[in-house]
Amino acid sequence: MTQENRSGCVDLAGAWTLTDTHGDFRCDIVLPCDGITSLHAAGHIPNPYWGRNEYDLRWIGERDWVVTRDVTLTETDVDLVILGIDTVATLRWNGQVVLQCDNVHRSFRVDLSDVAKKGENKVEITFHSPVAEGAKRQAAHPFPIPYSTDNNPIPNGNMLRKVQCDFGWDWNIALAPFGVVGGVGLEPHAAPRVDTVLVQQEHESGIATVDVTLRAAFLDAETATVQLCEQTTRALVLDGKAVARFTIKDPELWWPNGQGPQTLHDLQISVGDVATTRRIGLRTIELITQPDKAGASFGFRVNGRDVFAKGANWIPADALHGQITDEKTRGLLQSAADAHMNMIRVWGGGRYEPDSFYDTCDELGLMVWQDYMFACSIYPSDDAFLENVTAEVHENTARIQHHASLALWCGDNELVGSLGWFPETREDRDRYLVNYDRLNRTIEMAMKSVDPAANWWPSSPSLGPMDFRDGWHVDGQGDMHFWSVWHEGRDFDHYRDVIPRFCSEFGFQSYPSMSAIRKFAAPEDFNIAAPVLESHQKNKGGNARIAETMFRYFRWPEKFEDFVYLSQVQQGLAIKTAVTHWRSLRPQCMGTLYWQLNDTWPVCSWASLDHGGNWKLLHHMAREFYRPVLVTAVPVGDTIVLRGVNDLPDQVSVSVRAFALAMDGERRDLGAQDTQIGEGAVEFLSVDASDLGAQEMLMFTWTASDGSTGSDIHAPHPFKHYDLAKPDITMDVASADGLWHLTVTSKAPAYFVSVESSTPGRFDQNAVHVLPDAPLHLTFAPQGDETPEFSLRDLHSATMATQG
Ligand code: BMA
Repeated sequence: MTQENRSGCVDLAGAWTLTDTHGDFRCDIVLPCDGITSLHAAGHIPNPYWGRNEYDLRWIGERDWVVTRDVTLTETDVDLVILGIDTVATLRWNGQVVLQCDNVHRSFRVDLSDVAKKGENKVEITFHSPVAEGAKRQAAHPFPIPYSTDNNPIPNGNMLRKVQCDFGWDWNIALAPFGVVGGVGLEPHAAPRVDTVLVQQEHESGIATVDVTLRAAFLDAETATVQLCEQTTRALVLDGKAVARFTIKDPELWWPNGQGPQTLHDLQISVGDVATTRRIGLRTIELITQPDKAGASFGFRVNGRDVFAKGANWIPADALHGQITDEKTRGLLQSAADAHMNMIRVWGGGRYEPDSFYDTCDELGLMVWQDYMFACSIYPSDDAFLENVTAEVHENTARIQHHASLALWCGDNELVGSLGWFPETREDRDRYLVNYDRLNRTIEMAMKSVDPAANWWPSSPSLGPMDFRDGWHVDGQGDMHFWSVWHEGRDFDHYRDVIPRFCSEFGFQSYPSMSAIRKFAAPEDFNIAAPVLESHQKNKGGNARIAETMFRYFRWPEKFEDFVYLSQVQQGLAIKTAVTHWRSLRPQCMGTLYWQLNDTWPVCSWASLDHGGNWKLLHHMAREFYRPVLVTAVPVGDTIVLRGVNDLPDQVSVSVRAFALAMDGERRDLGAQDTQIGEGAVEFLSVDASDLGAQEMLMFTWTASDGSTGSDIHAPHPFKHYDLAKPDITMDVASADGLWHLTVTSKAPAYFVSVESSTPGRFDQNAVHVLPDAPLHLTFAPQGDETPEFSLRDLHSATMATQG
């Protein structure tokens, strides 16, 4: 299970039997797994993600389910250890109740010595319907605890410590699954073990002081040996606790992606016969919130260096836990790092991720903003609920805190805002604010009791401790969730009307790629208003918002595939507008985490990666707009200003040239400038908007002293304004060294040229502008052996082709 050198352990992962209490179903379930995945694998139910099957499967969450197996024992003095159980469950050993639990975010250890017997034993876990349990607890609560009806078609999920998006979300299927979601096994009772290892570090004048505190059970008066960086320290375990200190001169530091190496060190602990290891990084991460003229700063300082946080929000890797593998999760995180991200926010409506997730973040240099698991609803604050939460916070804080990547603990997602969302809370804000603060304070105190030095932020968004104002529209301090462009239907330019100190959420939806759509819809449903397509859009009015935005910026695409493509282009443009502008405001803004990195199933959403990990066009565009050295165009009044930013540790010198680009590809020089860029954004030249003809766009290119080069195009008018010339694109395809090499040439400027493959794999770039004198060279790394067919789209082919 979690520790090495354990003798007498029995792993209970593997085949169990799954039945429902109505007696209608019986099949195998290979734990750890969720029941819905197992029912589908056994052929009892259709694929939940296909078509509108979701609605025919909601009954699953309304039933009680049971998993059983027999266990043959030679020893009876044993503990049952379960690392995750979803969620309200009763566990019986040989018919006797040994555990009743109701928190998926905790692990449980049960002494079985009174009930276990030598030979055959029967173990049985009953999963009580979360729908029924939620309703029961809501009815029993002395006053209403409202939940987000917009997000949750299955009610009362907020009454349970279950993954909140299991009850549906504005991007998730609503199935309220059940199951065992962590390891399960037996360990000898009272066997010595190390329970927690806490790491604190301080750095001063090139010396790192690392304090290691371990808590052990059944190991008193033993000597603990702790090794780090070739140093060995011994400490006595007293009252179950031992403390070891290391002083490391000139430590090899851990850095976020793009800032330096991700050096990690093994912290090896042995006490008696017990050994355990944690991999740590030597670094400091400070949250800097200092009052200033605009309000107060919000940013991360790593090893003394201010680092602009570039990243996205993480939701669970799949709606069904049994579909998640470490390998798939790693692929998603790798894609984040490949797009120059250095921070991931683990959003509060999902789960505390497994150790392997944080290991991967350590390795890839992805700092983790970790929410506690509360989102968008009101929660109870009675003693039993808070006791459960306290145990959850203790356990997860202690499990995760040593990771190099862990940057921040945040109390919740949008609970302050939710105080204004419900009639009950609006009518009696006093009651619900106190109710909220009891929960929030409990989380804070529980966290600090484990890790007093950790960075804490009360909520996201938040304007700061004890400030309960609107973090969606106030931009001078705190972290901001800026949703006006999507949820309020404002135009993309509105991103430029705010100066967030740190924008931890903002997003724009698109359709998933055709390869993902084919996972849930047949060709006869390829229509944006088809019920199957609408059922894979969970945000009320989402499809209309996509269509209305397209109408605002583009000529109308006639074919479904072109609509899907264009929805991804406009999603990319929206997020690019926000990120490039906010990066250009550094240091007033010190972070952008767009909503959202990944999808839990194939669905229309704000994600930049399709379910399964394929890169949507936004992700390709993110790889560009998150580049360390970037030049961007920002309209300011009647001018267009070119601004440069540099995230590298050292200053760079950058040369920029600007042109007016005509529809036929002709370029007119508009000037050039060389500038040094250090930590703050700088302004290069600015161009009068009137210097551009009605059918000209601004093009700019740059070269930087770090060896990077780039170019981009700024269209001062919506793209629908331009009479794009027919580019007559040709594409040559060749294969060599396991890669496909594509050369795309065009006779006139071709915008957002994108290639799709009929088989899975990854393009090195996509959504690129191609000019007549600069053919585009793309590579495609296939995932399998099948020969791909490539199809190509650009703005002209998608919106103007019928005009010849
Ligand atoms: C944010 C998130 C989620 C939601 C998203 C899109 O505020 O916190 O609740 O999915 O908005 O609406």
